Amino acid sequence: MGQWDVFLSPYKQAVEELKIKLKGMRSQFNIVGANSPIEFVTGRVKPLASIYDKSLEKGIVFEPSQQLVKELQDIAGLRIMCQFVDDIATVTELIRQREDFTIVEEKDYITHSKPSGYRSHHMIVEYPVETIHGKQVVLAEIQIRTLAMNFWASIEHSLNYKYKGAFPEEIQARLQSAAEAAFRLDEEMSQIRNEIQEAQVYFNEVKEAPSVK
Ligand code: 0O2
Repeated sequence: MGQWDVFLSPYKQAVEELKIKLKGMRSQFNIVGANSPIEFVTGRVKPLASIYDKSLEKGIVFEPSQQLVKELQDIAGLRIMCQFVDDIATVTELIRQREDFTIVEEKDYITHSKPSGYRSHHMIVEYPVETIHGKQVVLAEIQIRTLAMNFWASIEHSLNYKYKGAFPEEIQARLQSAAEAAFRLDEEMSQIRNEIQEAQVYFNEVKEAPSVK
């Protein structure tokens, strides 16, 4: 096993465990027939190629080290997608109340969106992983965003990869206007939230009812 595999193994474990825990929150809402503020959860360990790119960008040596751990706080990354902007505050609060990890930093890119147009709430947590050598505390980043914010961010991320951040003017303008459209979509959906949620409860009941033959 290479040194990177050994280094990344507690991060892999943290991502798997946190995915189960965060998905568990969604299931608990569903079980009691309540609308879940969590739509879906994803997780990933930062690919080595991205760790390499970020090390170059930050001017640190590309090797498993304490400096790398300090500078790259999202080697373990979780993403929680919500239907409505207000759900983000609900999920953030639920996460703050948990006792299985400690929040060390929060970044509110929703009140203060990034110049790119990026919106999301970020939480950096210290998560204890139990290993055969004892407890190892690793950092993980939890990003919480709406489906619209996620759509915009994933498109912008792919384009960023293609253009290495130097977008042609037209693409830059389109991304700005798409960010505004995503913002408006979130606002529109919030206005009819009650209507949507009533329909979803009804839809779930119909879906789960035993079929009559
Ligand atoms: P990936 O591929 O998702 O892992 P940083 O320089 O990024 O380490 P920063 O900016 O203080 O330091 O961290 P921040 O703001 O918490 O951002 C980290 C992650 O947030 C990024 O990780 C992205 O996932 C997301 N993000 C932040 N800004 C943007 C943005 O403008 N557009 C998009 N699409 N995503 C953003 P990585 O490592 O960049 O990418």
